[in-house]
Amino acid sequence: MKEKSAFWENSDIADIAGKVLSGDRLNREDGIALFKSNDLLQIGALADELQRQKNGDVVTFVVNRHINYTNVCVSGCKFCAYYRREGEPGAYTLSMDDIMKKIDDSAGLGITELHVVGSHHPDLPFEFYVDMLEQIHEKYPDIHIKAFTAAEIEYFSRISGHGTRDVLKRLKNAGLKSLPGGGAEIFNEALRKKVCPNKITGEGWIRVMEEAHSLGIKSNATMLFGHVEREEDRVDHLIRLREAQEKSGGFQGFIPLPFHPANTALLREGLVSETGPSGSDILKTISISRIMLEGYIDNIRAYWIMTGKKLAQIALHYGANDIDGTVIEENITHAAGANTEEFLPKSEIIDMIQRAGRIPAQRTTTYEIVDYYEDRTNEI
Ligand code: V47
Repeated sequence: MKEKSAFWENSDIADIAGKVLSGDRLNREDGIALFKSNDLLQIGALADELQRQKNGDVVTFVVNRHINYTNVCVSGCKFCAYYRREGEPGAYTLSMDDIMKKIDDSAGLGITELHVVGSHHPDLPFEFYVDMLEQIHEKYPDIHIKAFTAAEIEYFSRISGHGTRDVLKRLKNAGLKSLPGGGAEIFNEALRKKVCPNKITGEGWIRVMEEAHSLGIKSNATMLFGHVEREEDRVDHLIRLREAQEKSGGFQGFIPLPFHPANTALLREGLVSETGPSGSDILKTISISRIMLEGYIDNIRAYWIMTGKKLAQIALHYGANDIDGTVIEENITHAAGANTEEFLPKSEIIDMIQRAGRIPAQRTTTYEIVDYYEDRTNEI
């Protein structure tokens, strides 16, 4: 063990620290012990050590834009405040012109990634999605299209009658480059039956991701936490992801998503409190994600939209090495009460990272570094 690790030597996570630092795998009991421990500082220090062994001071971000093409959804997930039933006030579906106008408007900001996700729309045919990607890709061939969660892919398979593998192939031909990590929620099937009964199963989500990876389509993975799940469910989720990663190797980044309760059925039904997970729970979960995924998934993201900007800065000292990006128009978390901005200019993302004492580096969607911003005098 390195000298630095003396910091947690006398803490209740000393054995776990010794194990992970010497390259051993952590097991379910280790994961649960980390969650049961109250040594947030030691857990954070261990996560920071693992993170810095890989990246030093460098923290990455991407210049991106979100497109949420519709919120009309048949799924009715209880954690979601964003969806509307067809015909309900606030229900919308963007036309192709609307979509292109949004992209045209932000093209000048130097976006390199489009994050395109929607809902489970009752009427749009599969061809709508293929056309959408084709048109975007034709006009902006250099912008990386990261689109459709594994849940959407499985839904397209249901409405089109094509297998998920064929759906993925068609979309790849149309310009799809990678999949975002949404829709994973929490893998525990009994919980999914409670909170998202009409959506893809946890096993289904993993299977679609493995198929995507086998077709050369990389992805992220997420975990929605701080709602009705137990800490054990979080550990099982991380371990299930590790198993999938061992098989297919295509997960590039992991994004723990802190639940926002406002306007959700979970809150209306009294199943969660109004507050969402605490700041220390968010930091702990980010740190434990880093520790448990060590050797499996390299990039752990503090998604500033959901953590808040200040907690995201702290998370950069608790195992996170990526902060997402400019985002431009976030709808899903804001429907559920997020009070962060809906986007930040690149200069502010850089500033946020620098003020946290780290070195910002712009990356592509696939984590190649484009540029470093080493000191504050660099031109942005
Ligand atoms: O799948 C829904 C979550 C996800 C709420 O891969 C909620 O690069 C909190 O996956 N409170 C979508 N979370 C967002 C997502 C994502 C975001 C940024 C980057 C990437 C990426 C992926 O948001 C959903 C769901 O798990 N979500 N409702 C809520 N009330």
